[in-house]
Amino acid sequence: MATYLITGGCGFVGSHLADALLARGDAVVVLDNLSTGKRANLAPEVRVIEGDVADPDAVARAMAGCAGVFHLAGIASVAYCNEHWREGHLTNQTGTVTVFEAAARAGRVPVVYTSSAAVYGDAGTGAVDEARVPRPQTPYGVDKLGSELHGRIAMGVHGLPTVGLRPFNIYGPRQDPSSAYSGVISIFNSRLAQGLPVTVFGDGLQTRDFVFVADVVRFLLAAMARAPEVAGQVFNICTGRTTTLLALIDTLAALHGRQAVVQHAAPRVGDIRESLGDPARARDLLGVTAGVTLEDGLAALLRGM
Ligand code: UD2
Repeated sequence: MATYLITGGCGFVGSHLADALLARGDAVVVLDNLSTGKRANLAPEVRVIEGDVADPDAVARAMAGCAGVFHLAGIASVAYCNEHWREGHLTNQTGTVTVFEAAARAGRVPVVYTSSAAVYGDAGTGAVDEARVPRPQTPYGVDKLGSELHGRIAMGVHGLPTVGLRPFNIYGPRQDPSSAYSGVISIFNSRLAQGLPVTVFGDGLQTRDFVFVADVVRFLLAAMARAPEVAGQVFNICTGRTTTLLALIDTLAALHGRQAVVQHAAPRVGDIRESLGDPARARDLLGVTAGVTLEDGLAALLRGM
């Protein structure tokens, strides 16, 4: 049994990871500023420290005695970070460097952290692999790429093993639908459940590689298990399958047994047109793939599992 720190552990992905760690017999400490996460997402045995990931004292305190750190805290919305440039930078990049520095000082505790597929920017048609030159087109993507660059030099300068993960679009139970900045599946699912119209920004033909949260947890655990061998590297978290927003709406509406009412609004600034990941590198080096199909994942979402 080991103890792991999850930053942002009260949130959507972090709380699923906490469940998986507890289920295999590990202990979990969470650092979360509760800006979007909720204590109620976690089992009672998880120790929660309320604090900010850009606060070095809070991070050092939370890390004491931990065998590894999953750094998931961040502002997940690209659109919010467009509108709150400095706030996004402080959390998404300074916060990551704060975690890296604390981990180095705490005895080179391995860190698995979430970067993002947003580092690629608009990569055009076809699946992007990790060798693609990153061209982020929003502050969010730039801060994630900056975090990766720090992660890559961490071993050489500080002897700190880090592994970066680039999730594509994550969905699943506990993704909060309540804000305009929430993940699109959580918003559409909640609106369809209430019989309300959905708003599509742009023509709805933009594509996304939607990956179910239980698969994401498998990638996180695999990255931690192999951190010594793959230190300094980055991996896509994706399915290798792509879906348009309009097709997504059709699938979701069928699961709800309803006809969707679709309204269109102007596209978002910096919105990526096509997003599809190549899962080969994670499969080959981490031994993990995302096996849950969109239909199965959406059905599980509706069941609340
Ligand atoms: C997602 C992640 C982001 C990053 C990125 C990687 C979320 C919230 N954001 O950004 O953290 O990892 O992927 O590329 O998971 N849309 C609508 N109507 C709505 C809401 C959204 O049409 O009510 C569109 C939106 O304009 C975009 C797509 O749906 O084309 C997905 O939007 P999103 O906010 O779920 O995620 P994205 O791809 O901007």
